[in-house]
Amino acid sequence: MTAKIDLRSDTVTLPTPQMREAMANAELGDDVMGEDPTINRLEEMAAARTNKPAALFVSSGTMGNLVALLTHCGRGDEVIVGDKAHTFVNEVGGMAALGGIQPRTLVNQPDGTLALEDIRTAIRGDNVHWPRTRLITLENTHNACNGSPLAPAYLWSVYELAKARGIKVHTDGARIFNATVALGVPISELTRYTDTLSFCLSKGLSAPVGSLLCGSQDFIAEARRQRKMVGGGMRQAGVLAAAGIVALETMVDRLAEDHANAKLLAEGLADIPGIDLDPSCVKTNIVFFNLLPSAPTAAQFAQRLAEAGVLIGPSGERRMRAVTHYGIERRDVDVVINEVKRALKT
Ligand code: TLP
Repeated sequence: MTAKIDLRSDTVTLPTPQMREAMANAELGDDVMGEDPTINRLEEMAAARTNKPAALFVSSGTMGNLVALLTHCGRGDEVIVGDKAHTFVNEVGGMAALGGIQPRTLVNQPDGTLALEDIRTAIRGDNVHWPRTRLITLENTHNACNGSPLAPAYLWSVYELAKARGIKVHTDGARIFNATVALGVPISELTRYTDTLSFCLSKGLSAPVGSLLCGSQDFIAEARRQRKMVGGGMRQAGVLAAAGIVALETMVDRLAEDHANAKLLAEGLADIPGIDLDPSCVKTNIVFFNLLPSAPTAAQFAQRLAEAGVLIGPSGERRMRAVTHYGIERRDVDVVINEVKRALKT
């Protein structure tokens, strides 16, 4: 059978041998009692990296965002969020279902930002009829907007606006390290203008499980209660945190390779008749492209590629998403481009 080249997501990454060894040897305790030394170490590392006073280990990016929203907002509060944000589109409506929180969606611009004027207009005043605007959430990098990184100057302008109106800012930084690598700025520049931030260990950083929620001491103390409420107290989860420590120590700088491969892939695909793609939009490890009416539909195209051992996810009737990651080499990109040519010829 042909070996698979799996570009459906960077979530498919497998732990490195060093991670597996660290997991086997991890020192463990009961984390709900605060006694897992490996989790405590990972949380301290995450807080130091993001330049926040405290951090909390959670099972997933979805849980990190949910716990953040439950901690920031009460029932009936409103959150300003992009209409393409993962938190709004892909988290099962958790904020509404579990928190009674109302999303106020604003149009995501193609670069993943929310227009400042839209935010300004959406922030509600004090009126007995209205929900209270409690929070603005941003996503960095922005998955559905070509994996675009949000730059410090933009983050500052949103933060300044939020502070002037007494509103908090949360960043879904599932791929924040892709943003730091792409922008060439330290992560502290991207975490400075947000009150809280979640980031994932289990995407490009290749750990098997886990995310971190970072913020003030008081915020994280309350978030710890909310995590317990949603069943996220994890006992001897230091086996997982051990891989996360290796991820932070060894897997950040190599993300540049994923970005270079994504760029090559985008340039190769853009030249193929039947594909609509502007490679200049690709700034990190996510490549979206459209199939023109002359080409098969996304589902047919994905099926043809899968038969040739290449997995790329449909993300619309005629839209596809390919994500580069650890385990995908430059030579794989060449194979994918050739297979795409073949799939569009037949
Ligand atoms: N994204 C996944 C899918 O859910 C779409 C992917 O394959 O990209 N924030 C962002 C920006 C994300 O992209 C994701 C996962 C999450 C949060 C949720 O992370 P998990 O899957 O750990 O709950």
